[in-house]
Amino acid sequence: DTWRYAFEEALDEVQGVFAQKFKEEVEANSDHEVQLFPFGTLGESDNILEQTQSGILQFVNQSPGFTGALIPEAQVFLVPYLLPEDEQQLYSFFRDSEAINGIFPELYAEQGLELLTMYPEGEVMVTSNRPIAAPADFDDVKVRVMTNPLLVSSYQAFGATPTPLPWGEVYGGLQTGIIDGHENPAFFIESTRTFEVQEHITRLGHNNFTTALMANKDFFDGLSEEDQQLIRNATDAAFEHILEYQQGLTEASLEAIEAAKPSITVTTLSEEERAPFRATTEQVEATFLEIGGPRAQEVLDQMKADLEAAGS
Ligand code: 6CS
Repeated sequence: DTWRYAFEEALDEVQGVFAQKFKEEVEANSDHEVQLFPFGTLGESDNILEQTQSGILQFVNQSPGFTGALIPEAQVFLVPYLLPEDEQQLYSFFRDSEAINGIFPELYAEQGLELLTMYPEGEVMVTSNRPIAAPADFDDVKVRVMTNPLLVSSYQAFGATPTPLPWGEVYGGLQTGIIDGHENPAFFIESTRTFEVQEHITRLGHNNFTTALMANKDFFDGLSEEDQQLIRNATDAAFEHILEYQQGLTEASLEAIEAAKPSITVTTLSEEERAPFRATTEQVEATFLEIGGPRAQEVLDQMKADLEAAGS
């Protein structure tokens, strides 16, 4: 039989590389076939999640940046300066987190989804046409964000004018000036060519892009134990593969951007410059507790305990 798997990126982007490894593992170890649907083939991110909830698709990769509208607790991944910059700490958090392995599967299950894993895609950076070194520089700058209320609050706290949009509208929006900037990992800024219509890239160090692989829960529950294990093994293999794949990816992507567009500036803010952005964390956390659903406090506390255990 054929299992249908949709994701939010192209085949050669991080989610696509993950998906290809998953497919390879499933097909090497069983008679199942995995059919991959990259971004755009079945609609936007929200469409593919709905198609998975309804059982048209068996697997979907969707980021909390979008899922947060459905599962408010998932917005915790958009609290700025919560995840560590240090890669080893970050990876050990994603491997062992009790929030990810214990609490979130229950929350996703309530929406008919089996959460298989969450993984990081890379440091998030801001692109703009104006140099950004302080919150005042964000004044009147319309920064496109994923359709996530907490991300809106976070960019408001940064001093910007956040504009939530689905991905498909971003390049055109930047071109026509409907939006002035956006945030994404370097590989994505490079592969989707948004740098072509932007002048500056700023590294605030405020987040790493989190994403998640899920299955339709009825489908997953109906599988034999052997097939469930096959899926878990394929997920683990893809998880390890994608962390390895990301070694050096951010720097290589920035180099490619600078080579393609020498006029672009890439600026890493100093700790001093980051301080006023970092100072918004408390306020955004308070907003998360208000709008992050019934288990927001539990999720935030567990995340912090997990991060401490991961050494950050
Ligand atoms: O900004 C976005 O909407 C997209 N960013 C990434 C890195 N992956 C998929 C998502 O749609």
